[in-house]
Amino acid sequence: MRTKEPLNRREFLSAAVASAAGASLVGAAWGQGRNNGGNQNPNIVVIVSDDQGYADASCYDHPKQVSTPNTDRLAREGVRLTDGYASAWVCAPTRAGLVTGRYQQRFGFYTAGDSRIGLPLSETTVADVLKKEGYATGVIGKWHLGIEPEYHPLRRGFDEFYGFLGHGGHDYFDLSITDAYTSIYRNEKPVSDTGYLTDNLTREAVSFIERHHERPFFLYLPYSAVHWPLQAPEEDIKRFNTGDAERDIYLAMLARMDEGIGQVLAALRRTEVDDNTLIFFFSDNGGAKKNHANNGVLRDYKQSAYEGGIRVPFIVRWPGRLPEAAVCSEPIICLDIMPTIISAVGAELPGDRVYDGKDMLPVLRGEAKQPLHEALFWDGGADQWAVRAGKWKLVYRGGSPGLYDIEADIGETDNAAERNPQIVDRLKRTYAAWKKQMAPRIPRSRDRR
Ligand SMILES: [Ca+2]
Repeated sequence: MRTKEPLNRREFLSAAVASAAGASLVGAAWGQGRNNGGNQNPNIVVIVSDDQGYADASCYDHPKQVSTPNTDRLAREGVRLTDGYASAWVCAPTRAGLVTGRYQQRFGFYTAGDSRIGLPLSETTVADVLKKEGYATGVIGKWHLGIEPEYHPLRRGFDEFYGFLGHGGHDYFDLSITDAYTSIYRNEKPVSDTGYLTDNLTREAVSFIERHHERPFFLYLPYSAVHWPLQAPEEDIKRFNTGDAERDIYLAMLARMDEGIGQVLAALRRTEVDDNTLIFFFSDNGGAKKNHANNGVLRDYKQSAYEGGIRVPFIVRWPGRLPEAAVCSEPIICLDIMPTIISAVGAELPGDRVYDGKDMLPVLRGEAKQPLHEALFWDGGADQWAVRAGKWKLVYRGGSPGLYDIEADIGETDNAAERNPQIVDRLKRTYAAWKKQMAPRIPRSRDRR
């Protein structure tokens, strides 16, 4: 279902109710779908885009120049979230939250720079759990959770790795062996490659599916697209003519990634595991201004606690188990992905720690009676923080706080703080209680690079 116009909340809710009615029908077919190799456990695919704007997927409210038919297909065959959030406004902290199911601040991971140390070894990843459940596990793309050998993906629950370990961006054409940060690795060995990085990640993802479809697999596919640098094949750039030459390159990068998602979907069909595969797609933070991304009605960009930094395209698809063409307006955060996966595969989360993420399946099926989260939090350390509880969002970016009714004022234009001092106080207390549970930032003395 492509929506050219944004739906209001009532329309969102009616769509969700209609989907819930459909869900009860598909629920009856539970366990009757095709299984790979006779195994009941679903395969899991988590596709993460990088710095993609909220209006830069054509299943969202978007300018005509944007076309992402394969991402749209995920939405048409699954549940599209209008209020899907990353847990940070920059790359690495979101990834730390994603793979652990916990607010990354619980283990002191507040900034992109904290990735230079790595995901603390005390943390258990979703891949650790799935590997124990007998899953083939692979990460293909941008790791960004540590460079040193003990932080390597192969030490964090993954059987296979193809991609780069280091910072935010990677040259899309220069894939020669350089240093520990930017070389492309196959498992632990730097490899020289040619071609266009996005295509290569797709190639490796398709290969992973083809090699592992006879057993349950977990494919984590964090594309580096559409992160800086702006680079795309010339023939793709020529397809766009927005009047903004850099925007044209960005759109070409986006199109190439969307084609890659199409190839991943085709590989799932070809290997006959499509019906038994749960797919998540979201962007690791909001669109970047530097890249000429478009966040639509949202205020601000990547690196901001306003919605443009954290609210992202977010889709979940599981044929026969989740409604199709549904739109869900429940606030959900990427921390929910790990607990949802663990629920879907019938495993258990480790019992020795607090999990902030929650199983979102009842919400996606329209069966939830209560909000999934009483409140959601974002915190970049010293510079800015935000809390959303229901329709209210409190944003602190130095100076006085801003209070926004996010349902009536999605663009965060009308600061309602002075008119609602009690709500400001309540949200401040909510944030303070949360912050007390979080760890201080990973010490800089451990920053080896
Ligand atoms: Ca990012």
